[in-house]
Parts: sequence; structure tokens; C-alpha cells
Amino acid sequence: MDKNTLLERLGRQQIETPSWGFSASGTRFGTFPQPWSATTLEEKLADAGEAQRYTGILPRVALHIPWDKPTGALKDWQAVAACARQHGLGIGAINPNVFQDPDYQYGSFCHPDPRVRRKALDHHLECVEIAKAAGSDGLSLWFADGTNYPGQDDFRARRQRMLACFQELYRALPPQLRLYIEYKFYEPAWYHTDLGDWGAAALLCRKLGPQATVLVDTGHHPLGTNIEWIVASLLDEGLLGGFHFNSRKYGDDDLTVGSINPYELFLIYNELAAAEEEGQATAAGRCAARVAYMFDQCHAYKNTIEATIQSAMTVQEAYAKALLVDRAALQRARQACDVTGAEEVLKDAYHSDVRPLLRELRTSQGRDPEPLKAFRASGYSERAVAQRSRRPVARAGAAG
Ligand code: PSV
Ligand code: MN
Repeated sequence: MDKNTLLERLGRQQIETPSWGFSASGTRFGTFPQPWSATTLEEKLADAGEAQRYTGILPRVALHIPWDKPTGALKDWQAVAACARQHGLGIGAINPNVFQDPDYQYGSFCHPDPRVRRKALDHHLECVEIAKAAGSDGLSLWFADGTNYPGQDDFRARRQRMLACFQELYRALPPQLRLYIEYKFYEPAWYHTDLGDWGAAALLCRKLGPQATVLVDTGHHPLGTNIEWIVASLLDEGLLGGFHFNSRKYGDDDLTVGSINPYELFLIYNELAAAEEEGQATAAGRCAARVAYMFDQCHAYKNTIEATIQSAMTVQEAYAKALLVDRAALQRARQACDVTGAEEVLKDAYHSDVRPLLRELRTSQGRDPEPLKAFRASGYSERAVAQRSRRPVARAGAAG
């Protein structure tokens, strides 16, 4: 690929930041106060705008409802969207929350009680209206639904209840709004989860229609799962809707993307870049062109904006390396069953130093070539600490 095409493709890379990634977070055992962390929606948008200003690839913020409902000066969704615009941002995916209210102890869309299912569905319908008002084109859906002991509930009845709720939700979607249906194999339910894997999510999408797609959260698989193969399979089916990027060592750790497994991140991007190159000619190519990329990370130990900028730089590097894969050589090696040769093609790209290329990209966009260093030198965090540190820390939510 020539350098101009490379720079042009890198220049189009975009990732959404999660509003909750800028607030104080912690572990399941507690939330840690961080003097710089954002408490209000205005502060989250300001911080997200700062991360965007330095990187240029984070133009939208995903919101979690009700954590991010308008309050105070932001009196409605138009005001929220206007505030985002002031910070150079748009509103990304709207994330309903049916996992914290005590009514959802035994499930939401799968709950045996129709009253609870109705409440969960109404919340989703409210989120459709929020998406319309805030200018978002996606709902990102995650369900904590599952059971904790054998025999607790009827698996098939739960599936049918979930499908019925989804069908009503789907009927309420305007044509531009996509559903990103997220799966997770366990937690908070320990015996079974109703949307436990990509197969369950994909089957549901098939039953619903083309606006329903699967979202892959990289932290939501059993250890050792081949995520790049899942990505390839979903692309091939035209069902890959989006990502929640983060990194993990043991469970759903929500660590900074690429911090533990950068080669895996590269291999995921390799599948995406290969599909992109097929363009409109294949289902995978058409699907890849519409994937919604998002971070879903909690920064309990790092400065939140620094961690976000670091994440943006990491995904830029992973994507740049994936674009450098010599596809013709890879194809030749595969065709000849040259296993070592094929792997070496990938390793060659993976070991390339793409940082000079990315510095050139940023300079051409009028940005500092070293976003993390530039942000650290800017004094923004010090000013935020001075303004925010005397306030009580609100738990803005961080289920991970
Ligand atoms: C669940 O673990 C999840 O990944 C979902 O995306 C939620 O919306 C998010 O975490 C909340 O932190
Ligand atoms: Mn997630």
C-alpha cells in the first residue's frame, strides 16, 4: 500500500470514548477517589474533548443512562449535544442500564415477572428517544441477565422472553438507529448468562433484522478464546456491529487496550483491515466499513485522560501495523500451506515501528506528534485537580 493511502486510511480511524471512562472507578470492592476525575456530565465531555483534541481519533462520547441524564445547566438532550459540540464532540452510542436497579436482581428482559420486563423495555424505549434527541445512531446493549444456580429458571422461557422484548424494541427503532448487542460469558451471573457468547447474540440478531448487530467486548470471553476468529466469523456473516476495546489478564479486567495482549489487538485489526480491503464486494467488506469502535475501560489507577490518549495511540499503532500486512505475500504463503511463511508475514508487520508514520499523520493534521507527552505538559490535569479535588466523589458507575 502506498504511503498516501496508508495515511488516508489512518486518518479515517475513529473510536468512541465512554463517558464513564472519565469518572472515578475502582473494583467490585470499592470506588477510589481520583482528584482529576470527572463527576458531572459537563466535566466528562470536557475531558473527552481534551482527549480528542490531542489525538483526533476520538470524536464521539458514548453515554450511559441514567448515569448521564442531563442535570443542572444541561437541561435537556439538545443542551447535552450542544455542550459536546463545544468540545469538538458528537454523541456516540447510548447505553441503557438494566443492571443496577434492585428490580433487576433476577433479570431484566428475561425476568419471570412481566412487570419487570415492561420496566426494562420502557427504559430501552426511553433510550431510543434519547438517541434521537441527542443525535446518536446506536444503542449499545448489555444485559446482566442470567441465573446463579441450576434449576433457578427455565432457559427456554428466558430466551423467549428476551426475544419478545427485543422484537418490541426493534419495532420502535428509526431506520438510522442500530442495536449493538453485547455478550459476556459470566458476571454478575455465575451459573449461566442469557447472552453468554457471540453465537447467542448472533442468533438473536438474525431473528431481529439488519439493524441488530453483535458487539464484541474484548474482555468478555473465557481465557484463551480466539477473538480474532470470532471477529472474522461475524464479519463474514455481516453481523459485526462494534467493539468495546479493553485489555484483560484474568476476567473482565477493563485494563487499557493492548496493555496485556498487544499481539491479539493487532490480529483483530488484521481481520478488520483485510475485510476493509474487500470493499463493497463482500459481506465482510460492507460490514467492516460500518463497525462502531468504542473503548469500554475503567481507569482506577491511571489518570483517566492520559489512559484514554494512551489507548488511542495503541489502537492507532495496531491498525497501522495491520495495514502494513503484505496481503499478497500472505495469500501466497497460505495457498502453499507455508505455515511459517504466513506467520512471518504477520510478524513482519507487527514488528514494524509505525510511530514515525503516526507522528507524520498527526503533524499533517496540525496536532502535536506526541499526544501523551503534549497532554502531560499542558497542565490540564493539574487545573482539573485544583477545581475538582474538594468535591465529594460521586459513584458514576463502572460495571466494566
Ligand atoms: C459490562 O461488563 C459492560 O462491558 C457493558 O458494556 C456495560 O455497559 C459496561 O460494562 C458498563 O461499565
Ligand atoms: Mn462493554
